[in-house]
Amino acid sequence: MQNDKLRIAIQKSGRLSDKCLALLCRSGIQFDIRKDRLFYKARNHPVELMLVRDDDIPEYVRDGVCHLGIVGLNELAEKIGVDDNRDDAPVTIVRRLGFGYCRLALAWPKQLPYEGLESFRDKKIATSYPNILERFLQQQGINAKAIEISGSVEVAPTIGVADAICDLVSTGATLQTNGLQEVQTLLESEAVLVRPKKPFTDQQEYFIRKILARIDGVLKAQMSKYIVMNAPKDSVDTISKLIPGMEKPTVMPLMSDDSKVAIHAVAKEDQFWETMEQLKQAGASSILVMPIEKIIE
Ligand code: PRT
Ligand code: ZN
Repeated sequence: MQNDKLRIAIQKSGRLSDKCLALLCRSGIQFDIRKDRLFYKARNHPVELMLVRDDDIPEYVRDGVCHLGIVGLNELAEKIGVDDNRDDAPVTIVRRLGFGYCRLALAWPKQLPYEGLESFRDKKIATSYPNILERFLQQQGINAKAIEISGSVEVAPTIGVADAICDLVSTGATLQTNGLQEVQTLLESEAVLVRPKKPFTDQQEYFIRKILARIDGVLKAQMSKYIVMNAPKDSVDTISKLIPGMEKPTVMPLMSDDSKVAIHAVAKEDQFWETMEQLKQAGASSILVMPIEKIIE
């Protein structure tokens, strides 16, 4: 790329598109998107968005067609064989983004007996992920045939195209509806932010660091909540210890009640919910839980 503009590839239309756009938007990068073009310039930054099929993003990032890309780990593993940051990988996974969770799994017809991976021996397995599947079968020493299908993989056993399938699973409802049971996970996936391993110009590297800092602020905020509660003065220590994610609470007097204080704190959302009952037992009341837009440290 000749100029110093930063090019980011995301899925044009599909399960990851809206979340990718929302993440960039919350990171303060604004676009006017109508989805009828390939490129969109940001209004307020030297950033250009490239809207493409998710299948193409791994190769675009690997080949340096774009500086950053957001894609499911499943596509990265299938198209360029990368699912972690091993030394010889041509791209670096810079962040796991906490959305687009799913797993690539083998599924077997419910009405047939299943006796472990050996059941797949000499069978036909329909999948959109033949590379990952073949690597897995080879590692396990199972001789089976991967039949590549681009959509509706789950109907393959019913229509007689294959004996079993290897497909993405999220809730499991699709397998259930098609009389299949999930028997083996090959890969746990989520949306990841990736970049080519090779360095760009100083200016581009500067923009990448800047965007990463903003994205980190958004990701951190998503995992945290701003908590406000009233509590007896002598419970402040107990309450602070109850929520491990709670950092440096602010303690303020209550005008109406000398024996109580207001506690304000940022807490990790999952840890907060787990201790809710104990907080109440420690005397906490009027507990408010609020979303945080960004956390900049
Ligand atoms: O047009 P383009 O090629 O860009 O899009 P696509 O149709 O290939 O992909 P899309 O939009 O369906 O998915 C994009 C990415 O979302 C995937 O690559 C995954 O990283 C992620 N993702 C998360 C999923 C799912 N969850 C998911 N459940 N992708 C697909 N599914 C499908 C799955 O294939 C199966 O058909 O949903 C069905 C199973 O869902 P459950 O909930 O019934 O188990
Ligand atoms: Zn796709």
